[in-house]
Amino acid sequence: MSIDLRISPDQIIERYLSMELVRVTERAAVAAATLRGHGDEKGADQAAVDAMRRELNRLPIDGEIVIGEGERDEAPMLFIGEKVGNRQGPKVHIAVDPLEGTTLCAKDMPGAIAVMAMAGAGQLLYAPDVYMDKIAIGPGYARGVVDLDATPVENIQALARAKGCKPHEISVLIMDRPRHAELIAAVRKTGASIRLITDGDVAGVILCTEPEKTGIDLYLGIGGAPEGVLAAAALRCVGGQMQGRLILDTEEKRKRAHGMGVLDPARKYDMSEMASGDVIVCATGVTDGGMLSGVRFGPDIIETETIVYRSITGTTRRIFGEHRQFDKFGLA
Ligand code: VTB
Repeated sequence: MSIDLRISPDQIIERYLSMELVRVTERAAVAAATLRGHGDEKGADQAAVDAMRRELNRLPIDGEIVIGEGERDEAPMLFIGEKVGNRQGPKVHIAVDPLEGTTLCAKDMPGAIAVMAMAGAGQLLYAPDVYMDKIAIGPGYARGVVDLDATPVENIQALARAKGCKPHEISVLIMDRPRHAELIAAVRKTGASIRLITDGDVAGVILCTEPEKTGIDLYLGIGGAPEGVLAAAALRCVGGQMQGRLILDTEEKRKRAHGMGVLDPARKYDMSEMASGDVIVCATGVTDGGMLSGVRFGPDIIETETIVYRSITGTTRRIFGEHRQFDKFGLA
């Protein structure tokens, strides 16, 4: 029997890379978790960045960071444009957030993760480090049930109708920020419940993908644009829906975005425009959260939980790691 090893043009990423990515986010999560609860946001972030970079550079890829820790002069590592990998494999673009929720990790609060997405070159939106207005729901709904340009009331009513329930049975996740005061008041008027999170809206958006388990039906509000692209990549893999619009409210931001290829500053992006083609998304828990357990340090074993999504196959895998070689984490 002969096996057809040819790959389709949009299948640039080879499947073995899914497992390689697991190692990358595992290492970043463990490095951050060594500083969990120590009130040191910068230290935890730097530990995650260093570990992620080290692992990325071991991968058989010709990679470029398109969403990272910032631009070259403001970020010592994993800056936008940085080349990673051993240059021997496929040309890929990478979005990273080595420690999403630095404050959550520093305070040992739920929901900190190490997360990254990988896609073929040109398939992830080059999002500048600005805010993004976002809306997201999980899979199973007709396209366009909710829309970024509709009011919260319209969206909640439409979603309730589509779900076959009353608006007060809908749960909305929103980041707890003063900028959301009006949004929160509008949602309250519908009778829907609100879960407020202090940080970590990549995981927040992903919670919409399993409403029966997480209790979250809808994500609304303004968070980071880079986090928006990571969340969109994950949602594409499980078939949810998401839209985002960059908030380019100053000339400086519009210029910066233009320089990164954003020609229409008011454009509403659909999730497939933020992450297209074959995408792999991988996240490991740092602190315990609704989606993933955090890293556990035992006397002989370090335990990790990771979720890996792949868009081309729609596969979601949960990988529980038991690591016995502490030196692999620089912890011997
Ligand atoms: C979010 C969230 C991050 O920043 O996107 C948010 O995912 C947005 O910025 O974990 P503000 O904190 O300024 O509202 C974080 O909370 C921190 O990077």
